[in-house]
Amino acid sequence: MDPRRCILIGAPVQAGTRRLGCDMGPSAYRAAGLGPALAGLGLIVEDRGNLAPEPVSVPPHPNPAIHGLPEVAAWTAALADAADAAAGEGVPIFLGGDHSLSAGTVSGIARRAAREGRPLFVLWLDAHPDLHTLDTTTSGHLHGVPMAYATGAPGFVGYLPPLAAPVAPEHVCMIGLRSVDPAERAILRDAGIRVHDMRAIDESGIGLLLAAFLDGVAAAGGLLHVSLDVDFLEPGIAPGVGTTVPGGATFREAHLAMEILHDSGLVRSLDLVELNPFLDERGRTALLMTDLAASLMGRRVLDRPTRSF
Ligand code: 5AB
Ligand code: MN
Ligand code: MN
Ligand code: MN
Repeated sequence: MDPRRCILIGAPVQAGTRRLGCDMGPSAYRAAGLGPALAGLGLIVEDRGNLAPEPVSVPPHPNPAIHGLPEVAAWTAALADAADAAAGEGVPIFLGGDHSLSAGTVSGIARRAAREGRPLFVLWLDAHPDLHTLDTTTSGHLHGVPMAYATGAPGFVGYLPPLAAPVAPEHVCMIGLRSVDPAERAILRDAGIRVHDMRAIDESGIGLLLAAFLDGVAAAGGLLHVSLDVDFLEPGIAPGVGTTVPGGATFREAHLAMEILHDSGLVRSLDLVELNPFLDERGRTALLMTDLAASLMGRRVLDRPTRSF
């Protein structure tokens, strides 16, 4: 696997929410110049176009709220295979698409990590924990379930593809949370997921919190998957998303997180999710997400001594 090779994989997933527009996300990243921005850093960039999954059939679920389950099941299977294969060649960057796509990317990377005999860690940058099960979701929007699925929560068997390797909840770090439903709060309390809400960022600074997590990933010899939801960011700087929550990460907090991730050398794969170009203002959210991806992949203002992880 070549860490200087970026593999762009479009995932125009829309089934995880009734709010239309996320399927335009991959085009918006291309229009914002993601490929050239990464190539300008001296990286090898391969854009594989958009995935188009084969349909699968799924039994109806007893929860009547659920929306788009067969589509999400099909994307999960296709994305897991794509993530597993691409992570063997370079750093896959998934251009979403709504966040249900992470059911596929995280489970696929987890399968690869297990084959390589290394633990998988996940950094979840989001206003929401996305820890609903098919039984607890009241919106029925499956962009709210991917972490429950990927960590092996009950109730997905027979609906989404069987998991080859569930992610250990203690290997998940969620940063930026500020909207958590009661059923999710119960899982967060009991599962052992590391959580830093916005208050923790205010009090300690995102750099310290993230560095502590990365020290643990490095010490365990782990692989790291990063899932970046647009709503992690303050809506004032990132309006192009259906689920805005006030009080998100600032421009500098988000860039600092990306810069520290780059220095760590630990990131094996990345999701850019929940961009809704229909709600954006002159592409500014697509441009900001593109800039953040470039920061993560190596853009720097000054040369600094690399921090040890
Ligand atoms: B996102 C909510 N918890 O289940 C639900 O944007 C929101 O991928 C889910 O983080 C948000 O509908 C999903 C209220
Ligand atoms: Mn999310
Ligand atoms: Mn979110
Ligand atoms: Mn969202």
